[in-house]
Amino acid sequence: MTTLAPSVCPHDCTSVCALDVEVKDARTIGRVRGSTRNAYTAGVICEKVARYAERVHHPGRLTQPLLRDGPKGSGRFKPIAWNEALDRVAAAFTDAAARHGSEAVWPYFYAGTMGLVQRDGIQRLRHVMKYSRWHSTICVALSDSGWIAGVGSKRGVSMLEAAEHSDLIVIWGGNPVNTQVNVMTHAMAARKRGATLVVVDPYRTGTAEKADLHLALKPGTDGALACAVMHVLFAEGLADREYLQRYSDAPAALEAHLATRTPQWASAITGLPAQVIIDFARLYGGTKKSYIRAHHGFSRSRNGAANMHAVTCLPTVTGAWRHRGGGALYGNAALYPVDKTLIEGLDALDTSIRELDQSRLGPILTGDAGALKGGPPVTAMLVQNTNPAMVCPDLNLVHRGLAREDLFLCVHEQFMTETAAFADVVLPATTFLEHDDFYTAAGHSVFQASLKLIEAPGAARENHHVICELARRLGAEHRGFTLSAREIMDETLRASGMWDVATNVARGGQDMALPFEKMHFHDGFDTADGKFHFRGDWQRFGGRWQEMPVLPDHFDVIDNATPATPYRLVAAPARTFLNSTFTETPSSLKREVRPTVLIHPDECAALGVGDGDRVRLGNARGCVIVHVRPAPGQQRDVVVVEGIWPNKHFENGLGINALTSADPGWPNGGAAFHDTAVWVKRAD
Ligand SMILES: Nc1nc2c(c(=O)[nH]1)N[C@H]1C(S)=C(S)[C@@H](COP(=O)(O)OP(=O)(O)OC[C@H]3O[C@@H](n4cnc5c(=O)[nH]c(N)nc54)[C@H](O)[C@@H]3O)O[C@H]1N2
Ligand SMILES: Nc1nc2c(c(=O)[nH]1)N[C@H]1C(S)=C(S)[C@@H](COP(=O)(O)OP(=O)(O)OC[C@H]3O[C@@H](n4cnc5c(=O)[nH]c(N)nc54)[C@H](O)[C@@H]3O)O[C@H]1N2
Ligand code: SF4
Ligand SMILES: [Mo]
Repeated sequence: MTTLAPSVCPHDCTSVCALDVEVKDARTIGRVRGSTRNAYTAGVICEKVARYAERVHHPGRLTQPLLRDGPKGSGRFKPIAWNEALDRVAAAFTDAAARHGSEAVWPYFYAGTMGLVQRDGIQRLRHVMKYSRWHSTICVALSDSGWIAGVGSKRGVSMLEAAEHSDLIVIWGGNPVNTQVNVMTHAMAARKRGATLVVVDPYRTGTAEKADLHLALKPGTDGALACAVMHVLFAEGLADREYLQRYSDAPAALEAHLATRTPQWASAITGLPAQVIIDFARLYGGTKKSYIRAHHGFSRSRNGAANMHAVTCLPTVTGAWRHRGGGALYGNAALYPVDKTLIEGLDALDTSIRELDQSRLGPILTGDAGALKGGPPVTAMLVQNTNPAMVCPDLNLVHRGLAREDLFLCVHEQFMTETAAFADVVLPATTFLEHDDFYTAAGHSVFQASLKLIEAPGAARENHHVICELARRLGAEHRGFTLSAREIMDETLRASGMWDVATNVARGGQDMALPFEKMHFHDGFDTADGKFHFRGDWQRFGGRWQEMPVLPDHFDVIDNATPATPYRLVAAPARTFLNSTFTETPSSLKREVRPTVLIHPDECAALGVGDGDRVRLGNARGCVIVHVRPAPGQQRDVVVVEGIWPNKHFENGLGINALTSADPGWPNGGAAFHDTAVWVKRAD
């Protein structure tokens, strides 16, 4: 008999939707629906998770441990028992540490599941064993530092409030039609009420198509746009000087600095007509109930943190934060008081151990001394919840590194991903429907726990199991290795002063939202002096903070177009893939069709190519072949490829990240996926 059971979407998406799952029997699910118990999800989820049965019951699910039975990367494996597999991994880690020291082992993970226990337990093993530390840079490093530099912490005004009260919503540097459907639900509700919708994005996305105004700027130039908007706000009396005096650090210095950041100045940088910038500034400054939904997309440039910070300055200049429906949101991580000591083994953290940059996997594995911080080579890795052979920048280096015969690689996965194909040992993993975990949400404020609903296929085991079993074999001692996932959840919640798991599930999640005045920073921002900082707090992030502009500006460190590489590439997310996930489900593959480049029609004419033609995109790092689709609504020197397609879908065997760079963004790292100069040529 089919029952309906509550769950939570674990995928790497700020919506963290509350789900209702049809459970058909102990091993089988049917349809997945958005639940109405969470006001943000409000019954709406994306199409790919609605069809989750296609993924969880996919014939490609891994069901048993595998041992490499051919050359590295050949994808040839033979089944082995769990005990033997874990013994081999532990022996390889012990051997690597004996030869080169514990830093030669580098556990490597990301957010394929956002569950705190299953995702972050690997940190406990790392810290206890003194393996190389983790500098997490592939996603939020640039956007986090940019937001925190001014606001002081990662939280903002609720999108639900915006849906009800805002007069103007600006979706800045994101494409929620593809990447977080519920931003769209709530933005469209506001629009229906009469609010104006503005989208700032280099190309005409599905989101931009819904907007009243689309600002199609050049990638990496949002700082210039924000500065010119602020120039107009000050010049035309649209700044709230009383608010600025009370709530910001340096309003006079900012105003003086912006005197030369005119719309004409920004026009030359952004490629937007000066009048469009002026009109947008008047629209934004003309209402106090303006709301900016700041996304990650526009932060994925070398100067992305500076651009994010510049955008966060706007509601402070107009004083929009004061008003219901006014302000901005990027993420809400700071709302959740979760004590992560037990999960991550923070009591065992040793900061003298070197920290390696996640996004610089290619340089690290190919022996770049700077990337290795002068330490030993990395010779053993455990990978959980990520597929770097597709998603990391500079794939030529990544693949060369993963193919090293002296690198021992264990990949714990749900599918035989392109990373798993390089492994020595592959371990089969559970999905969120097959284990317990709990989740914070960036896009809303409800903390949600979710329990196992069905049995795992074959011998698949949860991440927590693998971490505890390796710890036992390696002699790693920590309380966290002795408890079940559910016990860790309850103990963590007790230590954090939050509801226990049973209560959380029964009540459909715990809302951690603060009262209106606090959500709007009426009692001050989360900085040391309680003020919003126009002089960004770059120092707190370390790295190259001294090279950053002190006040918001166009920070010109991007991979600018040159005569040899005259186009700027945006490698944006696809709608029915989620990073590297769902690239295995038939309905997603059917919808996305094939790797495609969007090129302005005039530029197609200049290149002599038309719809469906093959072109080469390339630069010093690599070259890919893709099919053309003419696309008005972007500048002539911008090209866009949506989706992190598996490498096997490309004629040359490497995907779009063969072109992107592993250079760290400012101030202290962050992958610059949308900051790439390329050439484009007709293929033959
Ligand atoms: N379907 C789907 N959903 C996803 C993902 C996915 O791959 N597919 N990925 C998930 C993950 S890991 C994350 S972090 C979130 C990210 O989700 P969001 O935070 O919402 O950001 P994105 O939608 O990735 O932003 C991409 C958009 O940014 C634009 N952009 C790129 N460079 C610039 C720039 O310099 N300036 C401006 N103004 N815009 C720019 C691109 O053109 C593109 O339209 O989405 C998650 N959800
Ligand atoms: N060109 C380009 N490249 C990008 C981006 C872009 O916009 N453009 N976006 C970047 C961003 S923002 C991100 S976050 C990265 C993300 O890239 P990835 O980290 O690869 O992202 P996911 O697809 O979320 O998850 C990867 C894997 O986690 C596995 N997984 C899920 N749950 C579990 C589990 O419980 N246990 C185990 N062991 N495995 C599990 C899934 O099967 C999947 O293969 O990609 C980055 N790469
Ligand atoms: S929108 Fe995001 S959180 Fe919601 S179901 Fe889809 S992937 Fe999951
Ligand atoms: Mo991400």
